[in-house]
Amino acid sequence: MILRDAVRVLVSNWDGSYTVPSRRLYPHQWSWDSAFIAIGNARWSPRRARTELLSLFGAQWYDGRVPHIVFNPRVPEDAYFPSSDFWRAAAPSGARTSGIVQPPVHALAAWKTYQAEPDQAFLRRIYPRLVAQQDFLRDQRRSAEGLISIVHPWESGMDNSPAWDLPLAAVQATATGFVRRDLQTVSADERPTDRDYVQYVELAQAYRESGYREPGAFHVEDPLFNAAYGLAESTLATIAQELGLDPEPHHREAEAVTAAMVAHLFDGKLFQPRDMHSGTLIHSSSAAGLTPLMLPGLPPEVADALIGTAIDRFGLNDMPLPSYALDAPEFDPARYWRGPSWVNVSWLLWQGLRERRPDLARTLADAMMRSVSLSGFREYFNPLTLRGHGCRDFSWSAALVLDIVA
Ligand code: 9YW
Repeated sequence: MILRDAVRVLVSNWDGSYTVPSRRLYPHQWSWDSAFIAIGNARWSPRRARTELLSLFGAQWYDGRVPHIVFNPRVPEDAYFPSSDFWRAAAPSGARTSGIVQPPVHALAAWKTYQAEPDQAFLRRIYPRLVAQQDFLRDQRRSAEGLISIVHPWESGMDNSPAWDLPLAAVQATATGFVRRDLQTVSADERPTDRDYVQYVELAQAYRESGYREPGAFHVEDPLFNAAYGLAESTLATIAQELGLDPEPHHREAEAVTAAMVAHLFDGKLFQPRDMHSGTLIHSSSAAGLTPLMLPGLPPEVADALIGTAIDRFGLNDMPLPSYALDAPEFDPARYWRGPSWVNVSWLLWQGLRERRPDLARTLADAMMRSVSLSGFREYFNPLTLRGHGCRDFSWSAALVLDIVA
């Protein structure tokens, strides 16, 4: 029953060559959503999963960046803010896009799509595009220590995480003349605040004015983004091997970024973001800091410490994973990325636990299943009550459940 409902959500959100995250709230194509959606679609329609990924990479820029939104020209400009008129950007294909990126979880999605149905032509087409996506991050976002930075909270995928409160404190909040559209669908107390939005607009405008090249007032290294980047390199090694190409450069890069993360972002218990302006760690309690468990080369003692933190502070033993630690003063069980449980971050941690701790992976999967069984495929869930929040019929919630039960 739940599986049939999950497929129904994905079918109703399909737009011909990709899937919208949500019909009303997010009516365009989103980058990391498409990766998660492909992972779920691969379970019942690998062809649809391939189409989803290839359509996203069809909007890749010359510099290799995969924009975080690809706009549907048939959807009215005022259906979503910020619209394509705000970003004023286009891909070589002519598609109108945003100019920022999201965590690069796409190599994993491509590999899982291939595993579901080994189509060599697909793998050969997507591989150079995935490599170019990583090249962009190396060329424009890599620090001397080998870590990748982001220039906007939207790039983390976890927009209003309390981890960004400190770096955002330095961002002015003066942008005016825009109308939020999200509050027409979801109640204001479950979304970012107006002040957050003013700062998001401010930062996006500044990046746009620099031709989408220069980091501005918000410039941080995020553990989830770097874990995704490192996992992408290990996955690219596997893909290269499958295609008869040299996997070694990918292996080396995966090892290098894993070592750099442990050296510079690990505080002994949790991975932390680092502020590039001050050069210091942002001491916070985000579930993003647990996701480096996905990295195959993570030293066992680091993995053990993360698992201990997940049990002690994120309730890993008996509840859905909160996006922010339960004991942190900023924890808010219903407001977006400040505490609610999200299926995608839970799924990433589940990936990291499957081989290391299959018992905990099962517990986490059960908790996710309980949330969707009780509340449906909502965007996020109160981890304490399992009550659903945000939009309904949210694509990645449906897609990743299909993968978990497969
Ligand atoms: C917004 C589409 C996107 C996700 C992000 C999430 C949210 C857009 O929705 O951002 O308007 O708030 O934070 O991770 O990709 O699902």
